[in-house]
Amino acid sequence: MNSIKLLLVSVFGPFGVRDDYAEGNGMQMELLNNQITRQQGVHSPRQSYWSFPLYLLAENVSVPATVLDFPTWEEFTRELEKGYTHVGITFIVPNVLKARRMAEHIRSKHPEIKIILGGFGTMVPALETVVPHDGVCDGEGVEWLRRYFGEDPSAPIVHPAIIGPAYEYIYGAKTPTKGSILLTGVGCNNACEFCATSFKFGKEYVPFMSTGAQVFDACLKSEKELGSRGFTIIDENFLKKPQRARELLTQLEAQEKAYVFDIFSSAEVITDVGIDFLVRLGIHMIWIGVESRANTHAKLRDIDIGKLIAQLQENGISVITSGILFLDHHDQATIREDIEWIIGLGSDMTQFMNYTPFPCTALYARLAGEGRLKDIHYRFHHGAGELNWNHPYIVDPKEQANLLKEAFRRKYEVSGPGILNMAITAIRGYAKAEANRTRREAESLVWNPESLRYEKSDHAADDAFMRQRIRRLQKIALNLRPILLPALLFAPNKASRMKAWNAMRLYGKVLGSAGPGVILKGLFLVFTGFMEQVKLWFRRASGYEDIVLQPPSRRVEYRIPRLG
Ligand code: B12
Ligand code: SF4
Repeated sequence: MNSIKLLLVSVFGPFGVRDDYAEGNGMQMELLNNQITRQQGVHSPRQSYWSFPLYLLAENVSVPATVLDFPTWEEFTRELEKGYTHVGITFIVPNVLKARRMAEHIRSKHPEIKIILGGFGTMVPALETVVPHDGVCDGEGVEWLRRYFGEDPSAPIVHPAIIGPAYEYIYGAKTPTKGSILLTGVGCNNACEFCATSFKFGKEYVPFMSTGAQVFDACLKSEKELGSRGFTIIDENFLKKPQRARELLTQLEAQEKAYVFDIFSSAEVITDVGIDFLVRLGIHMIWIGVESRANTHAKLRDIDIGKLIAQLQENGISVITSGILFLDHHDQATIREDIEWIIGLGSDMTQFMNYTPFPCTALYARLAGEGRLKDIHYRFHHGAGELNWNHPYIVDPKEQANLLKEAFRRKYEVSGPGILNMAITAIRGYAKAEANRTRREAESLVWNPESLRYEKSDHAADDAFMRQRIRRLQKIALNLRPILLPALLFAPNKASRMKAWNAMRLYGKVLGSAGPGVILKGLFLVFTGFMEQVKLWFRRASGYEDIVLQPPSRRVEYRIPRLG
């Protein structure tokens, strides 16, 4: 096995540009602008995420490996000239034609190279007839790849230090990307009918880190290597293992590290652990699937979701809700009622997504059984355009695409820019945390890690960890303060302008008047935001919805022997 040389690669760019291989709208390589703050124009933060599984896989096999992330076609084909024995391609269903072009090129120009496929794209039925390959990993990849190369599949998993976004712009201004990614596990055992991530991993949760100490060590590694103190945890339901989260808090307190975390969570788990715990742990943003008012999924039963969201925000935790459009019961009226209901929950931001049956989910099987799957190519299965199944009431593909766009527009008009909402949540959370801490100290309430509550104690002491955490909350609010000026000046309507104005007053009340630094930064963002706005006007005048940005490509070598 000594001569093995592995290339791990994502599909080639450009992304979000309609061509022979993939779609444009809905396929941009950006989370916010593509799926969350769509339609928010200059207010939409722009950031693109690296292809995380590649780094995790490369770090956890012993063979020499190279990661090539977001290559252009030319970069990919040039890289193949460097003498690889194996190429592993990660792809998702709507990128299947890109994977096919890459695999066919390898077969014709480098027939000696073995092709391995992995990622959500492997759900494509009869994959062998679509993308030529020699090996396919249908589920968890670290164990699979280790077995493939004859290594110990149960060796401990080494977590890579992965910087989060490949780039980040706010109001057109480039900002440093310091946040890191934590991959704590894949899959989920809730098995909601439509959920690709649950079915892909056999309706099971597969942890990469079982203890809080492991999560903490991964944070520490990222802080040392990348300077990160904020982490996005890619895990469908991080809190579903409450013991791991409790241990993480114990570590943070013991090591005096006030890291902050963005997580995905189902509502029932949030109510189980309680908001005081989340604030103490440093949860900065939570993504909650609310799906629809007529929700039948177990995860939302008996929970007043609007109240829960408001409580989280009051305590400085920004909330992204995700809603599903085109459920079976939706007609032209009820779909709009649902959109209004989701917007009415008042989250900072919302992701709207079409109900999309991906092969291997229970939804796909049901609709196939009912003869309702449409024969449209997988490249269109991205959840942001025409439905890939026959909806009982809303059948016009144009109307389907427009309803989704309209939902984002409504969210923007009603709630204002997401970034403004985050700034408001941040300052409210800071003020409340500080007031709560002062009150608790006066009332001799101390944190009980067993009950996850603050309780009366005879030996009340200064809560040094919470003081440190509150300084961090203050810093987050301070960092966001300069966006208030462009949020005010570019506001889409009167309600948004008032919201931005009131936010400025709140910041003034809590932190004092804005100093020259904040004003200068705000003016700079107004300038860069205006330049961005002009570009957007031109772009829209040419018939496009938005400016599409491309992530840079990146090449990282692992264990490649060096000469000399
Ligand atoms: C981060 C992310 C993104 C990033 C992109 C990152 C990138 N560089 O591609 C952003 C936000 C830009 C994005 C965009 C989109 N995404 Co996305 N995204 C995710 C997310 C949240 C996490 C993926 C991840 O890194 N997971 C962690 C890693 C460790 O897990 P993993 O990818 O499954 O990898 C494991 C195995 O699959 C396997 N494996 C993976 N690759 C390989 C390769 C080899 C060789 C081997 C052996 C094994 C292997 O090993 C890994 C370890 O076990 C997932 C949802 C989720 N929770 O997984 C959706 C998800 C992958 N996205 C999805 C979709 C549909 C999209 C979009 C079309 C928008 C949309 N409608 O959601 C766009 C498309 C953009 C484009 N042009 O490609 C779907 C894919 C569905 C499908 N069946 O194909 C998912 C599953 C969300 C969902 N539930 O619907 N996305
Ligand atoms: S709770 Fe979320 S991640 Fe789990 S199965 Fe349901 S939709 Fe998927």
